[in-house]
Amino acid sequence: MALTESAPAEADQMSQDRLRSMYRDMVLGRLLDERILVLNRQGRAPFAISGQGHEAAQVGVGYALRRGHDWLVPYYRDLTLVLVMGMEPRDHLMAALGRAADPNSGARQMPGHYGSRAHNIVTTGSPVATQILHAVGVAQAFRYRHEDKVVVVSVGEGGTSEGDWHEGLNWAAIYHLPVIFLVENNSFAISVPQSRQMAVPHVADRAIGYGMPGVVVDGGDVMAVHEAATQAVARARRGEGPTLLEAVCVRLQSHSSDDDQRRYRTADDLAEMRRHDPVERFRIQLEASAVLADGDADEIRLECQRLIEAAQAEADKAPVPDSATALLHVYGEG
Ligand SMILES: Cc1ncc(C[n+]2csc(CCOP(=O)(O)OP(=O)(O)O)c2C)c(N)n1
Repeated sequence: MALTESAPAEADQMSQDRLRSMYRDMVLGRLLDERILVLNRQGRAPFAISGQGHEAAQVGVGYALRRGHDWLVPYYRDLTLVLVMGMEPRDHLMAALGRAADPNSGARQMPGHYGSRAHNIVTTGSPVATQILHAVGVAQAFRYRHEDKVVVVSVGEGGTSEGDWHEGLNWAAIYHLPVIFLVENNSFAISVPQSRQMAVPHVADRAIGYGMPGVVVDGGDVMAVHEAATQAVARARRGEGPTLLEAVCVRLQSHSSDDDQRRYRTADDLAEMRRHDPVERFRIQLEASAVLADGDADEIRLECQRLIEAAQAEADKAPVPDSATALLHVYGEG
């Protein structure tokens, strides 16, 4: 297991446009997430599951992939990661409001269950960790077809207690499959803390037992995540096999719109966690290195807000599914 941290010089190596674009995607993910929570509180979106605090991990990994070529098997917190893969704010809002035009499932699945054939995103299943096996199957298909694609599958640290996790990692390591197992470790599985989930400090400590590299990275440091993910992707593409990449994140919101984390976390814990907001952290870093000039961050925010307003206006007007189609995809035709 190796612990990686971003070197300040690393930012210089990446073009300023790309850094701004990474920041913009983090802001877009954050604002869209906030909007969906508001729609839920207004009684308009039936359910919301927030990715706030995971944006740096998701953008860092997403920017290491070849969009339209590589594949993603996401989990429900990956709002920002699926944006990086090509989904649009409009797609998220269609899903949140249960519109027929929801590209994930035509409003059949709960919001947060992403899927897009157009963007190589495999549909999310509700039972946690089932996606691990789906991703290993996808990687096995790449192998049969002699394709140089890689697949990222994401999961929370709680999901790694499931049997699917063990089966998937074991198989992928034996056959050197091109998978990146991304653990977005926010230290809680609903109300269950990590200390009740495993007796080791890091999920990545277990990688040695499977025979693959295990890397722990500060999931609030987008450049550190990007560097670690780039290495894991290169290794997978070279045919050298999977990597377990653990991004240590914060969960800024409750587990979902049906939860209240103030009931099981102390006020001090919550206040301390809020000091580690990854979006703010990246803004400060980019302003200090003059990648963002005075006023740039406000402008990016405004641009994202305008996009979200337009997307919501479109989703507001869009029809809900026709009730006559309720059984579509449930039973065989006829
Ligand atoms: C097999 C299964 N067991 C339980 C649940 C209920 N459940 C949904 S999310 C969740 C917590 C998962 O926590 P973690 O994997 O740490 O991810 P996080 O939500 O913290 O990002 C649980 C127990 C489920 N969906 N599937």
